[in-house]
Amino acid sequence: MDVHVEAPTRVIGKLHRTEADGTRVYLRQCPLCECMCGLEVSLDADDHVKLIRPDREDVWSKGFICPKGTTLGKLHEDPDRIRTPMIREGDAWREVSWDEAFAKCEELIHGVLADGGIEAMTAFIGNPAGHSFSLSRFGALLMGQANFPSIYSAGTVDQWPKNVSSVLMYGNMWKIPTVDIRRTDHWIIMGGNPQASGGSLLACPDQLAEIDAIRARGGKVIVIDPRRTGTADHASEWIPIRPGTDAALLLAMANVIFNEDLFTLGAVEGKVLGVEQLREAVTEFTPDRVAEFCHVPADTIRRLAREFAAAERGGLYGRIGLCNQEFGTLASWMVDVINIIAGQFDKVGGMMFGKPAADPLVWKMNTAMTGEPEFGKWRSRVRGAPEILGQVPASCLAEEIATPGPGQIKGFINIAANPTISVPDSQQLEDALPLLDCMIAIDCYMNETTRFAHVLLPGPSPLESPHFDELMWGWAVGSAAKWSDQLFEMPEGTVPEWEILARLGWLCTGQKDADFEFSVLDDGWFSTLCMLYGRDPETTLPLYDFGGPERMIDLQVRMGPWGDRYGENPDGLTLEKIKAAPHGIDLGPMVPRVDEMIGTPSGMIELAPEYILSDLPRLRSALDRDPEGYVLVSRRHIRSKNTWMHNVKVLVKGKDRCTLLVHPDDAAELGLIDGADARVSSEAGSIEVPVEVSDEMMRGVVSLPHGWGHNKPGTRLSVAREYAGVNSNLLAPGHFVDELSGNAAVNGIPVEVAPA
Ligand SMILES: Nc1nc2c(c(=O)[nH]1)N[C@H]1C(S)=C(S)[C@@H](COP(=O)(O)OP(=O)(O)OC[C@H]3O[C@@H](n4cnc5c(=O)[nH]c(N)nc54)[C@H](O)[C@@H]3O)O[C@H]1N2
Ligand SMILES: Nc1nc2c(c(=O)[nH]1)N[C@H]1C(S)=C(S)[C@@H](COP(=O)(O)OP(=O)(O)OC[C@H]3O[C@@H](n4cnc5c(=O)[nH]c(N)nc54)[C@H](O)[C@@H]3O)O[C@H]1N2
Ligand code: SF4
Ligand SMILES: [Mo]
Repeated sequence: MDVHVEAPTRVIGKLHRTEADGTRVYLRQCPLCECMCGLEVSLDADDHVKLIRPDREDVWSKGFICPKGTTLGKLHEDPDRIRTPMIREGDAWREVSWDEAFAKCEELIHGVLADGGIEAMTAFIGNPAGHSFSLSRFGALLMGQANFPSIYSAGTVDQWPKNVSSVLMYGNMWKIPTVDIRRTDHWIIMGGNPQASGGSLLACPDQLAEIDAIRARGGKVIVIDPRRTGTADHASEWIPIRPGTDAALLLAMANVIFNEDLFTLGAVEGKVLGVEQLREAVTEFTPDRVAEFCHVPADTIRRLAREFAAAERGGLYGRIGLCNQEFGTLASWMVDVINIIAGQFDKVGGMMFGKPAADPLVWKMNTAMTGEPEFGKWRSRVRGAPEILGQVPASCLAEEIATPGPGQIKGFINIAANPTISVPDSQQLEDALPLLDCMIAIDCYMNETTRFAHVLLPGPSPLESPHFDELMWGWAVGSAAKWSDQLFEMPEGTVPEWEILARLGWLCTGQKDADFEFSVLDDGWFSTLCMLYGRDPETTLPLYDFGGPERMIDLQVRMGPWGDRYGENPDGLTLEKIKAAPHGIDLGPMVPRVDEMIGTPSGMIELAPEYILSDLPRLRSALDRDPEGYVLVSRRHIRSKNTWMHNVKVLVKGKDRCTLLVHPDDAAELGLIDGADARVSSEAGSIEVPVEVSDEMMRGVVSLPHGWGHNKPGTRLSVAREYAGVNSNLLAPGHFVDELSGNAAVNGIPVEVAPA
């Protein structure tokens, strides 16, 4: 394979300043995580990225940055990054023109449609869609046009339980409240490690500094996690918990709140239904009943509840450790319930909804309008897994490809995802992908998944795309509006990513590439959005001489809470005004806004949805389980991003980070030696991985990072291959899910551990 390295492409971003030595500085936002950091990108005379530093004047991140953000230039200039469309024939890849690539896509997609119809096609959309306006808005256009009977996403390996609890409690799967940590005095963190992740479903840069500030103002921060994480090291207290048992602990806290008369709805008095059903449901979950199951003393549970209810401003937060587990929906639901019944909801320093400048599209569809979701409207063909919020577990994809019969998947579009690493039963998917007749991938790398594609279409590097966050502001601790120009032009003739998505969607309807006209679809989709935002498309369309994502962002900003409403509110925000503010526009801290957010048919917060209560018997029967044996949990590291930043040398070099963390006493019992390999086995598979003995683990629990395993043939990842690590999802059984949401339980997997 000839590796083709481009000269740096032309700079098209807006120059911010020129330094004395001629260095030109441009401002950008980092798209990698919810911290949404403002960056200063310095270019040398040859347009190479010389340095990336934090933008100290950024209204949101105020000079915060992490190691990943400093490497966007390395990523952009990575010779392994895919810059040209490629077609695979056997093991050989060929660089082709965009027209040839789309001609091939047409041939492959139409071939599948001719044999099996649209039932034989599907798509997977990965994590970057959450951070990319173009991917999310035009990914939706692709899905809408194609009308695939089922699709897959990283969502069911991530936050699906929270989506289920939110849709039932508040009437919208994406209305996810978060903790106002900048003004709280008592913060409980469960199953999240912002020290590594930057925070998730809780957007706030530099959360360690916030923890220090809470403590400095006399407040308390408690981390409940099987691992004493870098976050726990900053906290006032660390409480180890047995993985998968958080729901029981939270139900017991609720039990204490009711029994000790600590119950109050506070600001949401008169806005909540289901208190009595909840009171009834928690009666059997006393602290004494759950203590052994959770490995948390009953007195500690009582104290947690009392202190939380007594706090002037308290917030309880749960993240991926609570979602990616066996009782994910129960745990995710109870997080909100505890805030509500302890009087900590919808108030400053408590739990609140965010207020994005661009009114999120996903907030437009409330169940008050659409009706309550019917879970299980259809079932997956092979496993019979019920659809939940339109998706079945991501691990179903492998068997849907591999199992013959009507409806077998033959065509697959993989969008910004690496599911052969990120999804349970990874080996099954790796074995299935070569069976496809048509696989099209849109990605920046030829990685463990995209190597199986027949056509690989390059996505942009972070410096080649304009950037505007939408979804993340829905759970941010404040409001702000920031825009980033595209810094570098893409190689000549490149089809922008939004157009790639629209064009593939078009082909999936059976139409010809020759007849594709982007502006027609773009105008159509924009008109639909206009109607959702209460604008007449007839009068709105003529206002624009541009289309694509920017027009949509402008609409959402102008019709958002600070928007100019197309002139009705002349001092209001427009995208143009945001663009004119290089460091962003600060729109203030969180505000209570429950009245405008609730979208349930009853118009009230539903505290005790039937569907969720129906899972309590499953938890009850687990309480008496034999707690012997080891379980595996996942972790993240600040220098990684899921599966895909491992080709950046400065991020991966140094100490091996793909290690099995084991408590010293467990290591002694198992005969494991620090630095030597262990064999870890589960019902799904078996791997060998170096041991790192550490008292940061609780006994009985071992931890592996996710996102590794880069030693595969046929990838173009020369650095990642050197630091391959092992894929922890080889140990994750696909059927081990949170039953209410279908979300993967990649935490709490029973494993056997022995010296290799
Ligand atoms: N065991 C275990 N498994 C897990 C988790 C865990 O904690 N433990 N976490 C889960 C979670 S939370 C998530 S979100 C998933 C993530 O699962 P995935 O979304 O499958 O994984 P990523 O590594 O985020 O994949 C992103 C892909 O998009 C590409 N990419 C990056 N930017 C762009 C872009 O702008 N355009 C295009 N076209 N491509 C781009 C990258 O090269 C990469 O291939 O993993 C899940 N899997
Ligand atoms: N640097 C970096 N940042 C990232 C990512 C990344 O890969 N790298 N990924 C991004 C993505 S896609 C996401 S979704 C977010 C996730 O953000 P976080 O939720 O903060 O994810 P983690 O850092 O994996 O922290 C999860 C914690 O849950 C604990 N845990 C595991 N099982 C249980 C359990 O049963 N109960 C409790 N109480 N705790 C448990 C683990 O020990 C771990 O400390 O991070 C995002 N940010
Ligand atoms: S990856 Fe690092 S630099 Fe980028 S937004 Fe997150 S914390 Fe900021
Ligand atoms: Mo995620």
